[in-house]
Amino acid sequence: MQLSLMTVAVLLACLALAEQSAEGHAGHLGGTPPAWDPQVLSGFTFDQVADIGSAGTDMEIVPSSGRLFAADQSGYVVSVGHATGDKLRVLDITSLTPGDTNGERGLHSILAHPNFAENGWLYVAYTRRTMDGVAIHNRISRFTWDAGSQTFPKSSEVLVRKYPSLADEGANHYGFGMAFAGGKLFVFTGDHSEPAIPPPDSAQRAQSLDSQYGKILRYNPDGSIPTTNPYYQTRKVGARAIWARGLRNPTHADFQPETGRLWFTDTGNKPLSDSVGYEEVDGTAKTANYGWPWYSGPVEDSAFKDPLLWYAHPADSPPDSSLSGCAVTGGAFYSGSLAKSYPERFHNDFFVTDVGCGDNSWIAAVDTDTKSVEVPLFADGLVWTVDLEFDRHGRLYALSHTGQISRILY
Ligand SMILES: [Ca+2]
Ligand SMILES: [Ca+2]
Ligand SMILES: [Ca+2]
Repeated sequence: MQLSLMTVAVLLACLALAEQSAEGHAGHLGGTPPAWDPQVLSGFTFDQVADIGSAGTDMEIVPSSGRLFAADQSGYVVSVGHATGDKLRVLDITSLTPGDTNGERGLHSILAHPNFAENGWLYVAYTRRTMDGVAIHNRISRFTWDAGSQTFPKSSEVLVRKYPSLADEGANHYGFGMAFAGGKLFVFTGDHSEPAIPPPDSAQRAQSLDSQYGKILRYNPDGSIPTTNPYYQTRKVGARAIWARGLRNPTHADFQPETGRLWFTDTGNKPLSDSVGYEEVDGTAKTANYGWPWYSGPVEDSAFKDPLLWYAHPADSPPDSSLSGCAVTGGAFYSGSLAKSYPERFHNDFFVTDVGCGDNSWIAAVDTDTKSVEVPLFADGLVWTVDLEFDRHGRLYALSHTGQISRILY
């Protein structure tokens, strides 16, 4: 439980420091998660599916099979049966993640390769502990499904990308949203800065084209860098993967194949230029600059790319704002080849969630045509929600950092 408290504390601190609480992270968190008080729209029902453990970070639902995987920060992945809630630990790398996991260290995110049905590849972003003479670092590896054992054997690990040493770094703002789009692997990295106001020098790495931090990075599926990347010719080593810059802590992304939209969430805080910071939903664009740490939210300067949607923390929100929150996290399109069990107004929407400002989490439905909030409280009363995924039947699943997986049926 200590791990989950630490991580949510960091998330909240990163996002909610608008309050400048002298109590610190734990004080802001309040020590324990809020009580469940699930509320959904008329005609919908809320259902608890399973509890995977102590510190959920990410889910993946494989389109071809409908198999649901859920990751725990300590370093394991559980396969969960939709109908029964049965759980099977299918990947265990707790011996590779830091034993003294703190902040955002540990297993960050998981992503199935688009051809998972054929190759069984699961991409896993995690912090690898200091071992075999190699200092602690973040990496993306892929593990291969073994049909015989119905697991991803630890021995199947293939390194995709290795990032710089964290030996002298804090444990904040790693980001690590991941998505495949157009046959490429997009990775969304955080600025690795300390959660202080104003952003310290470390946050300014998000603007540097020599740093992989605070960036959108684009790779071939094997982790090599496409020569078509915009900075491939002018940058060195890992920075050649840069596709766009100016991010703070982008933990989740989703791709909409029929439109080519690749949207991601970026948690906000006060930027250098202003006294208010915003939570953002952004659209991926080549060579875009999303502003951090100079700006947060819309800038209305053609040198920067404004978010598609943004909202402030409660203390900074106008009374008529449709959303407020402290840490935008998961986002998922209701589209693609999914069957759609929800009413038509929600088809093609983007669903987004916020961890909550020490209280409950909400889920909002965003209309992707108007880029406006269609239903601000599609669901409310959830707890520390960190990821959203739709299954093949068009039902939304939510993962809580406390480990609960819940879903919303119509
Ligand atoms: Ca996910
Ligand atoms: Ca921005
Ligand atoms: Ca709609």
